[in-house]
Amino acid sequence: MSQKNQTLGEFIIENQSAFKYTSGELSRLINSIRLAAKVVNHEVNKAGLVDIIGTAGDTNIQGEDQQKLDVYANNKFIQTMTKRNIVCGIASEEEDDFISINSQDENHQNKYIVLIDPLDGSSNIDVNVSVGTIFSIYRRVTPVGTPVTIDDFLQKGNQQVAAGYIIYGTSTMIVYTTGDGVNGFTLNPAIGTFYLSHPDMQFPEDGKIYSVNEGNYIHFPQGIKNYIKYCQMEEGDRPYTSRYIGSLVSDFHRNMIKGGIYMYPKSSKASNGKLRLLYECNPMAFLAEQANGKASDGFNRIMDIEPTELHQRVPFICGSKNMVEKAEEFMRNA
Ligand code: P6P
Repeated sequence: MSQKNQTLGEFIIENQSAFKYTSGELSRLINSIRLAAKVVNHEVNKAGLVDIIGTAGDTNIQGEDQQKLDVYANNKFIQTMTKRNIVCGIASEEEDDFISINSQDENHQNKYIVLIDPLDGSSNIDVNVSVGTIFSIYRRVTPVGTPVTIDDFLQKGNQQVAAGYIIYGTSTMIVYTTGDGVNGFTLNPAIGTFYLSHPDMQFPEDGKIYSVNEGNYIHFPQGIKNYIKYCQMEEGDRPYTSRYIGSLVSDFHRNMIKGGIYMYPKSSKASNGKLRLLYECNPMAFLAEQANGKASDGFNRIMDIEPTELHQRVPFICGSKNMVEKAEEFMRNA
């Protein structure tokens, strides 16, 4: 039984035997993510002090300006996981295509692949609002010993073996699951150690916070409009509070602790919404379900969606189970 103030390293070792693919490889992978998180955290925390904010002058496949910290975080996570010869493939929001990792022994013996959003919410960097890293881990489906293919990355979210995020906020935390609940670890920057601060995190079944960019209201589907009006109605425990940071990891983290719902619906401006299925919605959906919450596209379970391309987008509704089910009811009845 994990106890508060256990270090992340102790927690990984203690729970490794519980993990059904006990090989130590996943532990080493989580450890490499922990190391990269500390390095990126150091840069994020001094973003205002050095000429590292502002755009890197390039745009990514999403057509978004790549912030210098986006590029830095992307490089750090890829380097850390590649150098340790732990994974056989990586896909990133900041990379047009997936990366095949040629392991030192050319047999590509590693069996895990990672999909990552290295710095989500990066438009908030210049205004000192918290941002996050999101990661999703699968076992490869193509034969071990061969280069990975796109099939290794286009797996349904229900095949994830682990998922999590790092939130670079008032404190830096790693929150992750390997399919046996969700645990949060807070960094003590003085000694560079993550401590178990939030064991067994759970979404309250109900909440009073809704998170959506209401500036897009007129473009939303009627069901979402009706649900937003429901949240604002004076009835019972409503109106709810509207809280939208513009950083998925931050809104998700607050809603998981306090209870709430996050929505990025499709709209007449974005026919599939904005968030990417493979390295944003699936990992957050895995965490949500492991924390007694729910994640859907308004009609279907996110983790049952059959992926068709690496950077595909889906509508995303995620949070307290009863709130997500109420939103789905409005979508069905619109
Ligand atoms: P908008 C950040 O770019 C992000 O992917 C999420 O972290 C965030 O919730 C959303 O997009 C914000 O998008 O269109 O409301 O600014």
